[in-house]
Amino acid sequence: MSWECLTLTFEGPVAVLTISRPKVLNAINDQVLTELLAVSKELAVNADVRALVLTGEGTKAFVAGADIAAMAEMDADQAFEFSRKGQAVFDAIEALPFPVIAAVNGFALGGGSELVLACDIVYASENAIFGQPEVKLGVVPGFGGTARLVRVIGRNNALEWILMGDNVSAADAYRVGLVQKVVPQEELMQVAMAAAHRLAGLGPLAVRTARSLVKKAQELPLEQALEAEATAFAGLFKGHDQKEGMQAFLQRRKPEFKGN
Ligand code: CO8
Repeated sequence: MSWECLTLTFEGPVAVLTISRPKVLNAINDQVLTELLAVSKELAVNADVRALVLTGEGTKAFVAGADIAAMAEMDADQAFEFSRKGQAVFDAIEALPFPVIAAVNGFALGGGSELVLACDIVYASENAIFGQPEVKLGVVPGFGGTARLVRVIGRNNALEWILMGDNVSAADAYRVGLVQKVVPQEELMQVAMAAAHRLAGLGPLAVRTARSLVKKAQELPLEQALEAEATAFAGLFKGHDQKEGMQAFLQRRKPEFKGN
Protein backbone atom coordinates (compact mmCIF):
# COMPACT_ATOMS: atom_id res chain seq x y z
CA MET A 1 0.00 0.00 0.00
CA SER A 2 1.28 3.52 -0.70
CA TRP A 3 0.83 6.45 1.61
CA GLU A 4 0.70 10.20 1.06
CA CYS A 5 2.52 11.25 4.24
CA LEU A 6 4.40 8.12 5.28
CA THR A 7 7.02 5.77 3.91
CA LEU A 8 7.04 2.18 5.11
CA THR A 9 9.99 -0.05 4.25
CA PHE A 10 11.25 -3.36 5.55
CA GLU A 11 14.73 -4.69 6.23
CA GLY A 12 14.09 -8.33 7.08
CA PRO A 13 12.05 -8.42 10.30
CA VAL A 14 12.54 -4.69 10.96
CA ALA A 15 10.00 -2.17 9.66
CA VAL A 16 11.01 1.45 9.14
CA LEU A 17 8.24 4.04 9.21
CA THR A 18 9.12 7.58 8.11
CA ILE A 19 6.78 10.51 8.58
CA SER A 20 7.09 12.53 5.45
CA ARG A 21 5.75 16.08 5.09
CA PRO A 22 9.13 17.79 4.73
CA LYS A 23 7.72 21.18 3.62
CA VAL A 24 6.16 21.60 7.09
CA LEU A 25 8.85 19.75 9.03
CA ASN A 26 6.69 16.58 9.09
CA ALA A 27 3.90 18.27 11.08
CA ILE A 28 1.01 15.99 11.96
CA ASN A 29 -2.33 16.75 10.29
CA ASP A 30 -5.45 14.60 10.10
CA GLN A 31 -4.12 12.70 7.08
CA VAL A 32 -0.94 11.72 8.96
CA LEU A 33 -3.05 10.43 11.86
CA THR A 34 -5.31 8.45 9.49
CA GLU A 35 -2.30 6.90 7.78
CA LEU A 36 -0.46 6.18 11.05
CA LEU A 37 -3.53 4.35 12.35
CA ALA A 38 -3.86 2.31 9.17
CA VAL A 39 -0.16 1.39 9.17
CA SER A 40 -0.28 0.47 12.86
CA LYS A 41 -3.20 -1.87 12.23
CA GLU A 42 -1.38 -3.42 9.28
CA LEU A 43 1.87 -3.90 11.21
CA ALA A 44 0.10 -5.27 14.30
CA VAL A 45 -1.04 -8.34 12.34
CA ASN A 46 2.15 -8.83 10.33
CA ALA A 47 3.80 -11.82 11.98
CA ASP A 48 7.07 -11.19 10.11
CA VAL A 49 7.71 -7.86 11.86
CA ARG A 50 9.73 -8.01 15.08
CA ALA A 51 10.67 -4.36 15.58
CA LEU A 52 9.82 -0.92 14.23
CA VAL A 53 12.01 2.13 13.76
CA LEU A 54 10.04 5.38 13.57
CA THR A 55 11.65 8.52 12.17
CA GLY A 56 10.99 11.72 10.20
CA GLU A 57 12.07 12.62 6.70
CA GLY A 58 15.14 14.78 6.24
CA THR A 59 17.81 16.02 8.60
CA LYS A 60 15.92 18.86 10.25
CA ALA A 61 12.84 17.39 11.88
CA PHE A 62 11.42 14.23 13.35
CA VAL A 63 7.99 15.89 13.71
CA ALA A 64 7.70 19.64 14.47
CA GLY A 65 4.32 19.15 16.13
CA ALA A 66 0.69 19.00 15.21
CA ASP A 67 -0.06 21.10 12.13
CA ILE A 68 -0.63 24.59 13.52
CA ALA A 69 -2.22 25.86 10.30
CA ALA A 70 -4.78 23.05 10.44
CA MET A 71 -5.47 23.57 14.17
CA ALA A 72 -5.78 27.36 13.93
CA GLU A 73 -9.25 27.19 12.36
CA MET A 74 -10.68 24.41 14.55
CA ASP A 75 -13.63 24.91 16.89
CA ALA A 76 -13.78 23.18 20.28
CA ASP A 77 -15.56 20.07 18.94
CA GLN A 78 -13.06 19.65 16.13
CA ALA A 79 -10.17 20.16 18.56
CA PHE A 80 -11.59 17.46 20.83
CA GLU A 81 -11.95 15.05 17.90
CA PHE A 82 -8.41 15.80 16.70
CA SER A 83 -6.99 15.31 20.18
CA ARG A 84 -8.86 12.02 20.72
CA LYS A 85 -7.84 10.76 17.29
CA GLY A 86 -4.19 11.56 17.96
CA GLN A 87 -4.37 9.87 21.35
CA ALA A 88 -5.93 6.77 19.78
CA VAL A 89 -3.23 6.64 17.11
CA PHE A 90 -0.41 6.98 19.64
CA ASP A 91 -2.11 4.32 21.81
CA ALA A 92 -2.12 2.01 18.77
CA ILE A 93 1.60 2.58 18.26
CA GLU A 94 2.28 1.93 21.93
CA ALA A 95 0.20 -1.27 21.75
CA LEU A 96 2.08 -2.77 18.79
CA PRO A 97 3.15 -6.33 19.61
CA PHE A 98 6.88 -5.58 19.11
CA PRO A 99 9.30 -2.88 20.28
CA VAL A 100 9.25 0.55 18.68
CA ILE A 101 12.44 2.61 18.49
CA ALA A 102 12.14 6.34 17.84
CA ALA A 103 15.07 7.64 15.77
CA VAL A 104 14.73 11.36 16.50
CA ASN A 105 16.59 13.19 13.76
CA GLY A 106 15.74 16.83 14.52
CA PHE A 107 12.82 18.81 15.99
CA ALA A 108 10.41 16.70 18.06
CA LEU A 109 8.10 19.42 19.35
CA GLY A 110 4.55 19.27 20.69
CA GLY A 111 2.83 16.34 18.97
CA GLY A 112 6.28 15.18 17.78
CA SER A 113 7.54 14.90 21.34
CA GLU A 114 4.26 13.15 22.27
CA LEU A 115 4.80 10.65 19.46
CA VAL A 116 8.25 9.93 20.87
CA LEU A 117 6.63 9.26 24.25
CA ALA A 118 4.57 6.46 22.72
CA CYS A 119 7.79 4.66 21.65
CA ASP A 120 9.80 2.21 23.78
CA ILE A 121 13.37 3.29 23.17
CA VAL A 122 14.52 6.70 21.99
CA TYR A 123 17.73 7.39 20.09
CA ALA A 124 18.40 10.98 19.12
CA SER A 125 20.82 12.78 16.85
CA GLU A 126 22.96 15.49 18.44
CA ASN A 127 20.85 18.18 16.74
CA ALA A 128 17.54 16.79 18.01
CA ILE A 129 15.36 19.26 19.90
CA PHE A 130 12.50 18.17 22.14
CA GLY A 131 9.83 20.23 23.84
CA GLN A 132 6.18 20.83 24.63
CA PRO A 133 5.68 24.42 23.44
CA GLU A 134 1.86 24.27 23.45
CA VAL A 135 1.41 26.88 26.21
CA LYS A 136 3.10 29.40 23.93
CA LEU A 137 0.28 28.76 21.45
CA GLY A 138 -2.38 29.20 24.12
CA VAL A 139 -3.12 25.49 24.44
CA VAL A 140 -1.85 22.39 26.26
CA PRO A 141 -0.43 19.11 24.93
CA GLY A 142 -3.30 17.18 23.34
CA PHE A 143 -1.81 13.92 22.07
CA GLY A 144 -1.03 12.38 25.46
CA GLY A 145 1.79 14.71 26.52
CA THR A 146 0.55 15.56 29.99
CA ALA A 147 -0.21 11.90 30.75
CA ARG A 148 2.88 10.26 29.27
CA LEU A 149 5.62 12.83 29.92
CA VAL A 150 5.06 12.67 33.69
CA ARG A 151 5.40 8.87 33.53
CA VAL A 152 8.64 9.04 31.57
CA ILE A 153 10.56 11.96 33.11
CA GLY A 154 8.77 12.53 36.45
CA ARG A 155 6.47 15.25 37.73
CA ASN A 156 8.73 18.26 38.14
CA ASN A 157 10.63 17.67 34.90
CA ALA A 158 7.30 17.29 33.09
CA LEU A 159 5.96 20.44 34.70
CA GLU A 160 9.05 22.41 33.76
CA TRP A 161 8.92 21.23 30.14
CA ILE A 162 5.17 21.84 29.77
CA LEU A 163 4.91 25.12 31.71
CA MET A 164 8.04 26.79 30.33
CA GLY A 165 7.55 25.41 26.81
CA ASP A 166 11.29 25.67 26.16
CA ASN A 167 13.23 23.77 23.54
CA VAL A 168 15.16 20.94 25.20
CA SER A 169 18.44 19.72 23.72
CA ALA A 170 19.09 16.04 23.04
CA ALA A 171 21.68 16.10 25.84
CA ASP A 172 19.13 17.41 28.36
CA ALA A 173 16.47 14.94 27.16
CA TYR A 174 19.08 12.21 27.71
CA ARG A 175 19.83 13.56 31.20
CA VAL A 176 16.19 13.21 32.29
CA GLY A 177 15.84 9.75 30.76
CA LEU A 178 13.59 10.43 27.78
CA VAL A 179 16.46 9.63 25.42
CA GLN A 180 18.61 6.51 25.78
CA LYS A 181 21.40 7.41 23.32
CA VAL A 182 22.60 10.56 21.59
CA VAL A 183 24.64 10.01 18.43
CA PRO A 184 25.90 12.04 15.47
CA GLN A 185 23.13 12.49 12.91
CA GLU A 186 24.92 10.44 10.25
CA GLU A 187 25.04 7.45 12.63
CA LEU A 188 21.45 7.67 13.92
CA MET A 189 19.70 5.26 11.55
CA GLN A 190 22.58 2.81 11.73
CA VAL A 191 22.41 2.75 15.54
CA ALA A 192 18.59 2.48 15.55
CA MET A 193 18.60 -0.29 12.92
CA ALA A 194 21.31 -2.26 14.73
CA ALA A 195 19.26 -2.15 17.94
CA ALA A 196 16.08 -3.10 16.08
CA HIS A 197 17.81 -6.09 14.47
CA ARG A 198 19.15 -7.18 17.85
CA LEU A 199 15.63 -7.05 19.29
CA ALA A 200 14.30 -8.92 16.25
CA GLY A 201 16.81 -11.72 16.89
CA LEU A 202 15.58 -12.34 20.44
CA GLY A 203 12.70 -14.63 21.39
CA PRO A 204 9.61 -12.65 20.38
CA LEU A 205 7.53 -14.06 23.23
CA ALA A 206 10.05 -13.05 25.90
CA VAL A 207 10.45 -9.59 24.35
CA ARG A 208 6.69 -9.06 24.09
CA THR A 209 6.11 -10.29 27.64
CA ALA A 210 8.89 -8.17 29.15
CA ARG A 211 7.68 -5.07 27.32
CA SER A 212 4.12 -5.56 28.42
CA LEU A 213 5.13 -6.18 32.06
CA VAL A 214 7.20 -3.01 32.24
CA LYS A 215 4.36 -0.94 30.79
CA LYS A 216 1.77 -2.49 33.09
CA ALA A 217 4.05 -2.07 36.10
CA GLN A 218 3.86 1.70 35.71
CA GLU A 219 0.11 1.59 36.28
CA LEU A 220 -0.17 -1.14 38.92
CA PRO A 221 0.48 -1.14 42.67
CA LEU A 222 3.83 -2.87 43.38
CA GLU A 223 2.24 -6.01 44.81
CA GLN A 224 0.09 -6.58 41.72
CA ALA A 225 3.00 -5.80 39.41
CA LEU A 226 5.16 -8.39 41.18
CA GLU A 227 2.41 -10.97 40.95
CA ALA A 228 1.95 -10.26 37.24
CA GLU A 229 5.71 -10.69 36.79
CA ALA A 230 5.82 -14.05 38.57
CA THR A 231 2.79 -15.31 36.63
CA ALA A 232 4.31 -14.28 33.30
CA PHE A 233 7.72 -15.68 34.29
CA ALA A 234 6.17 -19.05 35.16
CA GLY A 235 4.00 -19.02 32.02
CA LEU A 236 7.10 -18.90 29.84
CA PHE A 237 8.23 -22.22 31.33
CA LYS A 238 5.26 -23.89 29.58
CA GLY A 239 6.58 -22.97 26.16
CA HIS A 240 9.41 -23.76 23.76
CA ASP A 241 11.56 -20.65 23.94
CA GLN A 242 12.44 -20.93 27.64
CA LYS A 243 13.72 -24.48 27.16
CA GLU A 244 15.51 -23.59 23.94
CA GLY A 245 17.09 -20.43 25.39
CA MET A 246 18.43 -22.15 28.49
CA GLN A 247 19.54 -25.32 26.68
CA ALA A 248 21.30 -23.24 24.03
CA PHE A 249 23.16 -21.37 26.79
CA LEU A 250 24.23 -24.62 28.45
CA GLN A 251 25.25 -26.14 25.11
CA ARG A 252 27.08 -22.95 24.09
CA ARG A 253 25.13 -22.51 20.87
CA LYS A 254 22.83 -19.87 19.39
CA PRO A 255 19.19 -20.36 20.39
CA GLU A 256 16.48 -20.90 17.80
CA PHE A 257 13.39 -19.21 19.17
CA LYS A 258 9.93 -19.98 17.85
CA GLY A 259 7.85 -17.41 19.68
CA ASN A 260 6.02 -19.85 21.90
N1 CO8 B 1 2.68 23.07 11.96
C1 CO8 B 1 2.57 23.58 10.71
N2 CO8 B 1 3.64 24.03 9.99
C2 CO8 B 1 4.84 23.96 10.58
C3 CO8 B 1 5.01 23.45 11.88
C4 CO8 B 1 3.85 22.99 12.58
N3 CO8 B 1 3.92 22.45 13.83
N4 CO8 B 1 6.32 23.54 12.20
C5 CO8 B 1 6.95 24.07 11.11
N5 CO8 B 1 6.05 24.33 10.15
C6 CO8 B 1 6.31 24.92 8.82
C7 CO8 B 1 6.59 26.40 8.90
O1 CO8 B 1 5.37 27.12 8.95
C8 CO8 B 1 7.36 26.62 7.61
O2 CO8 B 1 6.46 26.67 6.56
P1 CO8 B 1 6.67 27.77 5.39
O3 CO8 B 1 7.99 27.40 4.75
O4 CO8 B 1 5.51 27.56 4.49
O5 CO8 B 1 6.71 29.08 6.06
C9 CO8 B 1 8.16 25.32 7.48
O6 CO8 B 1 7.49 24.36 8.29
C10 CO8 B 1 9.60 25.45 7.96
O7 CO8 B 1 9.55 25.96 9.29
P2 CO8 B 1 10.31 27.29 9.74
O8 CO8 B 1 10.53 28.21 8.60
O9 CO8 B 1 9.59 27.83 10.93
O10 CO8 B 1 11.71 26.65 10.17
P3 CO8 B 1 12.71 27.23 11.27
O11 CO8 B 1 13.97 26.46 11.10
O12 CO8 B 1 12.78 28.70 11.21
O13 CO8 B 1 12.03 26.84 12.67
C11 CO8 B 1 10.88 25.41 14.23
C12 CO8 B 1 11.83 25.50 13.02
C13 CO8 B 1 11.56 26.03 15.46
C14 CO8 B 1 10.57 23.96 14.48
C15 CO8 B 1 9.61 26.22 13.91
O14 CO8 B 1 9.09 25.78 12.65
C16 CO8 B 1 8.50 26.04 14.92
O15 CO8 B 1 8.56 26.65 15.97
N6 CO8 B 1 7.49 25.22 14.61
C17 CO8 B 1 6.35 25.01 15.47
C18 CO8 B 1 6.71 24.13 16.65
C19 CO8 B 1 5.53 23.97 17.57
O16 CO8 B 1 5.05 24.90 18.19
N7 CO8 B 1 5.03 22.74 17.68
C20 CO8 B 1 3.94 22.38 18.54
C21 CO8 B 1 2.64 22.53 17.84
S1 CO8 B 1 1.26 22.32 18.94
C22 CO8 B 1 1.11 20.67 19.09
O17 CO8 B 1 1.87 19.90 18.56
C23 CO8 B 1 -0.02 20.18 19.93
C24 CO8 B 1 -0.21 18.69 19.80
C25 CO8 B 1 -1.54 18.28 20.34
C26 CO8 B 1 -2.63 18.63 19.40
C27 CO8 B 1 -3.99 18.40 19.96
C28 CO8 B 1 -5.04 18.91 19.03
C29 CO8 B 1 -6.20 19.54 19.59
